Amino acid sequence: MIAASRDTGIPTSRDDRPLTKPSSAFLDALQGARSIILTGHEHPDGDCLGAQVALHELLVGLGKEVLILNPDPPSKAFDFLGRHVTYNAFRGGPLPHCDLLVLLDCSELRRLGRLQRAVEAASPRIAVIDHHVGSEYGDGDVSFVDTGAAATGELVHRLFGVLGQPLVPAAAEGVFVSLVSDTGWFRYSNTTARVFELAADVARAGVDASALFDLLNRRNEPDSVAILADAIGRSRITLDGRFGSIQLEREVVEQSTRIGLDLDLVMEPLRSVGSIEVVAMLKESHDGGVKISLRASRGVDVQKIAVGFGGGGHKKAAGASVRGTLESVRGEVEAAVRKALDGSARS
Ligand SMILES: [Mn+2]
Repeated sequence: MIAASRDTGIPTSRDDRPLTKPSSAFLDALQGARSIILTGHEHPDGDCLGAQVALHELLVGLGKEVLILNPDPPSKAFDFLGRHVTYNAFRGGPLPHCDLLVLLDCSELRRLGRLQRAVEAASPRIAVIDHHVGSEYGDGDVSFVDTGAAATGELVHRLFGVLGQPLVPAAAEGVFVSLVSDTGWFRYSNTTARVFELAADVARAGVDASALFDLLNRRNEPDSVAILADAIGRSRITLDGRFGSIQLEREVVEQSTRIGLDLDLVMEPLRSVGSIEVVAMLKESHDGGVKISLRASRGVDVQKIAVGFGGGGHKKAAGASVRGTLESVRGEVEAAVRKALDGSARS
């Protein structure tokens, strides 16, 4: 059925924006390379890893020699994707030779963590595939960027169409993991009709959504419950009930990493509070810094707040890494959130 054209003022999930296509320079770089290394940001998430599986399958199908080399190994939740590809984690030394290095789900070498120096030393040709705001100004010699894409995996899916390659089951699973990771299982505001069409396409290619949900979300260790309970217990609500924050010391972060627990879960109770417009999770990192994760409901643009801390992301989910103590950083973030809330009408 065709949706009514009359504007009812009711928000819908329609998105009639024309799709950004890869440039011919980008396609030439991809097709002209014989050996290609795929990489992504530090602590790769489901979008990054899923997009890598899909792109790996696409490029192998085109006869390329493909190596996935990330700054860090995948966390346990994503280990099942290793049925399809080998995720190599960089262990030092020079970058292996390649005709092209593809950055997925990030656009700047500074996001490559321990891999950054080796890449700078080898200075290979760089292609970027990303959907973060500002990625078109990143370090790519060629870029395929669409900030309207729900996930990087969506862009890789588009490449299958452009290059006329069949979406093999492994690639479909990769795209699906990308989509559900970056749309929060079709809950976030980037969940458009186009995303559902894409999900239908990968489901037809053989993806088992329910089995993947269990693989991604139902394999935590028994210890995870106590860690989550303790972490959630540190929630604070300030700014007249409009800001929720959680500070997590290094020990908690390391414990979680050890058992493969995704700490983003601790933000959920705060995000479920009706009055809260911004949630910040602050994690003390091993190098003495603090990692900030920001989530917004309604009007506040947390990407702008993250940029103020040298980070970035999306309007409703963004992050940054800064120097300082948990308490000092929390104060700075709260001040930035207060300013943003003052600038946006209470809804
Ligand atoms: Mn992403």
